[in-house]
Parts: sequence; structure tokens; C-alpha cells
Amino acid sequence: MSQVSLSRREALKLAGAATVGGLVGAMGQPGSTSMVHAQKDPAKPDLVVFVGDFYFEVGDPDGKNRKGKNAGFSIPSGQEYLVHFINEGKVLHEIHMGRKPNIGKRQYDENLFGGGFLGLHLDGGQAGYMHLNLPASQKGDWEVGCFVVGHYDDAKMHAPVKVV
Ligand SMILES: [Cu+2]
Repeated sequence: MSQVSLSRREALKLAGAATVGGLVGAMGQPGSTSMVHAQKDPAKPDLVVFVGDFYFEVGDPDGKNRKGKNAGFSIPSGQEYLVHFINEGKVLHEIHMGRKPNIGKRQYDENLFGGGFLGLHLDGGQAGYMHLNLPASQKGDWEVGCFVVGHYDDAKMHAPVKVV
């Protein structure tokens, strides 16, 4: 009897080691299809937003099929949503989301993210991801805007965002 339980424990131990080994193996191969991501795969963003001088514009990942400069976009609530922002412009831009723009403070008085996260800064040519999971309480009309001095007010660098 004790012989049987020992064998069973040994078998479980071996199975556990195999699982851990498998995970380490997958994590150790950046770029491979088996790479383990925390959540979403950056190679498959839900939305691509091109940022430029001075606009936000949705398009296909290859840059085609543009939806119009500062035409805006929607973000579904209640689910993970990965947005790839690509600054194709020459200068630094900020990506803030909220409403009630406050030019003096260079941020939105009402922040879509609740205030803990103000925005993403991308130098010309840089790209970054925002991994969102907005609660249903944030449904409604918002805005994306850039608060680099002169961009929001003078260059009108802002676009409507609808959380649905
Ligand atoms: Cu800007």
C-alpha cells in the first residue's frame, strides 16, 4: 500500500517538474509563437492609432485604411483591450484620455483612468501600447488629446473617444 502511494507521489512530482520546465522553456524564447505574454499579444493589438503632427488617426497596422485625422475611435468597456499607439510624427506627443481639458494644468480635469495614470509620452518615431480594461461605469463620450504646449489648443490635437 505504502509502495503504491509513494509511486503516485513520485509521479505527481515528475508531472509538476515537467510543467514548470515547459513554462520556463516557452518564456525563454522571445519572439517565438509560444512566448508567454502577461495578457494580450502585442503582435495582435485590438486597435492601432497613428499619432502625428498634430493628430490621432486610426488605421490598419500597415498604415493603410486610415479613418481620418482626429476622427476619433471607440473603446469597448468590460474587456481587455490593447491599443497600439504609433508616433509617426517628428516631435514628442502625449496621449491623455479624459474630458474637461485644463490647458493650464496640461491634463484633463476628469481623467478616463481615474487619475492614477495621466498619459503616455511618445517621442517622434516611438510606439507604445496601452493595455486597457475599462469598467462599464466609464461608458460615454471622452477625448484623447495631447497637452504638449500649443498642441491641444493651437494645433487642435484632440479627438473624440467613445467608451461603449
Ligand atoms: Cu502633440
